[in-house]
Amino acid sequence: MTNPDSVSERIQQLRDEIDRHNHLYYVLDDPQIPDSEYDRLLRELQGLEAEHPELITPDSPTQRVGAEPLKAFDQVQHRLPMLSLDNAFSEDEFAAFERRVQERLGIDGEILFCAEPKLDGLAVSLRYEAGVLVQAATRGDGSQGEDVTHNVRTIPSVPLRLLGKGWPGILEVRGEVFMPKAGFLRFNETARRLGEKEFVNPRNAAAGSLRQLDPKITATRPLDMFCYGFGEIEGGNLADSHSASIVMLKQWGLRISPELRTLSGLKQCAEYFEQIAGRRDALEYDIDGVVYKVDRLADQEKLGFVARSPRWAIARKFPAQEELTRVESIEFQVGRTGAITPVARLEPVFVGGVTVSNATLHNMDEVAKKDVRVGDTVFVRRAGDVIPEVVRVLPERRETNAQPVQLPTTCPECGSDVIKPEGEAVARCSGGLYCSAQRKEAIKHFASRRAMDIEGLGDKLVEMIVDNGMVSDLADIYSLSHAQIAGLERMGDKSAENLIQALEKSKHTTLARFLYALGIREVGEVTAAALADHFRDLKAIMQAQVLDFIQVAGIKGIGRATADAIAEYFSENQNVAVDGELQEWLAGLGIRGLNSKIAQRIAARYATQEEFYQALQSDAMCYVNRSLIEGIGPVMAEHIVAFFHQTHNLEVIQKLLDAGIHWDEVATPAIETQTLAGKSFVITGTLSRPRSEFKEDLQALGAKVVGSVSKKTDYLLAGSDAGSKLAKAQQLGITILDEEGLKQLLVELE
Ligand code: 5U1
Repeated sequence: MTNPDSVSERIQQLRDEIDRHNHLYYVLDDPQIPDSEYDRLLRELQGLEAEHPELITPDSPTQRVGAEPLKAFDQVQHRLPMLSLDNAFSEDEFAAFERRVQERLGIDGEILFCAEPKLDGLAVSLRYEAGVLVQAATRGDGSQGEDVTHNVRTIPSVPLRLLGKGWPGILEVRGEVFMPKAGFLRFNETARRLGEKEFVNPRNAAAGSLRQLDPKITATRPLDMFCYGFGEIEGGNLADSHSASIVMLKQWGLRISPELRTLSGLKQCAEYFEQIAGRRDALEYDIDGVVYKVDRLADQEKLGFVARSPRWAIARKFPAQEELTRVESIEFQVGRTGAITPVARLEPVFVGGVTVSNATLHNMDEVAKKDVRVGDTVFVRRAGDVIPEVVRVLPERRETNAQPVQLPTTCPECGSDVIKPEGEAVARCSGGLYCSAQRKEAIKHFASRRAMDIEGLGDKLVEMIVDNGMVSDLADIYSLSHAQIAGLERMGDKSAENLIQALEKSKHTTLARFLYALGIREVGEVTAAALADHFRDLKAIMQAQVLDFIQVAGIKGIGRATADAIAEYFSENQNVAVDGELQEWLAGLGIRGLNSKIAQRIAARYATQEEFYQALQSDAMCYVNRSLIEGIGPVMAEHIVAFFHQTHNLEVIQKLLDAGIHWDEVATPAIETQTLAGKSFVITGTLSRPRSEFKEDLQALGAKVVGSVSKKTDYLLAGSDAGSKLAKAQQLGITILDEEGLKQLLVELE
């Protein structure tokens, strides 16, 4: 392609094509070509631009990351101020806002609002001139912000050129840059691994990422942007309503909130608020309320603004999720497996709609990292239904004599020694079921719905029977008499009778449930089911050794690359005779990865030259450490084996079996009778019931439910707000089902 016209035509074609696929992928969540195809287009464009640098333009998709880091941020004067929002903290305050709007507009009836969640990110203004992104600025003080163009250009969902037609010659768009929760967790995980600074929350992560002088760093951060408003508009018009204008932004390639709705009157606004609040935790990004805007632009103009806030918009905020309070004491709780968890007792504080007086400190490493001490003023966070946690300390408010917290040397419940193995974060009570705290937790777990499902044996009752010395191990619950139970506080004949019946009913269970109920460390429901499926028999599991779970072979330190290098050397130098000691000889051959330590291990394993050559032929040197049962790695295998080696556990199991616990033989999966046998499912998004319930149902029909989408996935069950998994499934052409689709599939397969 030497003709300059055809080169520039091809470059333009490629840019259009790449922009279109970027938009499909990042804005519409609807990728239509595989990554490999996208990469091919990008590489072709990069190649042509490298040959013809004179044809490179700043809006080319190859130019997202600028070359040089900045020295400092320039200031940007906003042509129209970037407004902030007034807040309403209750339905009454929102109603008062609506009344004010009605009065000012002289309207009696309901007002039409455009509503969407309020993202907890960073407000940014984008300026497009002739459809090309020329500037991006932070809000700053509303009049003047910082020029972050170089960083915003790296956000894949922000178009460098607008798509379609009809955009005003000058279009300023306002919106929120944010870091999705999953990206934030991934980022922090990597930072932790590398010993680098972690961010406290996704908002700080987004702000910190945008304030990088080097756009190459920002480009590695998973940022996104939803657009929700306008600044200067010239040389063109928007629609008559806010909602329709925002939809135009979507047509021009900008990302808008998928939750955007128009609502009429207080009732619909309140319902929307409740609906979003209920889904808050399931959304892929942090939000802190709902924004309502009068939808008619002519009405917005009439209402105008006061100070820096428009009279036509309000943010109804969720109750605060982070508050300041004081640590009154730090205590240690003992869990089911003896894990000792430090807990901060707090001066009660209202956070996220509830009063919080305890917050977990997770473990001693966490206490040391956050340096939490008694008397400290701390930020407490409550996110959804998660246990409240101490986020950080305000060191400037620390009392001078505050002492660091020490791990107790003995269990606060039973006085047994506390053990904290080197390198492990968790300290444990060594008392086992002698420790009443562990006994209580073990029984609560055993009785829980997903384990033995003993209806009526709730936490309070378990505490009473343990505190009254009525059970010394799990199995004793099956020996409780009617009189013993009826004699307990707030228990009568009827409830005792019900509990006895529930205990009786629970005796017929499944091997998987029984294994889960035993509370073996690290063995959750899925592992218990995998164990039952693999071994089919309790005795076999009890007698299993680590090598029944894990295949270990070869020589530690010899990975695939070294094994291949050794094999390659000997295939090129066939049957060379060993010269001198095997170890020294091997180490001296100069094979990549084969150092003297590895050579020593090889020599220790193979006594003769012949054995060594045989191992080479069979590729037996390459180290393998493979799970034979899905999800069970070496650590878990050791926990399982150790559990069944403890005499006490064996005695309890025998007592439970003697009490009559039984299950039907684990059948060989009757593939042909199970509707979904052999089918692999991934579940994503918000469904009408918890995902775990769908998972159970699908598994009961023989399906395998896995966590991530791959070529092997047969179906993706997708609820609302499905994100990257949906995108990937679409990309791979996997069948996507909603709940209705799943029902139909089951009818068809029946
Ligand atoms: N979702 C949304 N967030 N937010 C923030 N809309 C919205 N509108 C805002 C702000 C500051 O201001 C409008 C006045 C454009």
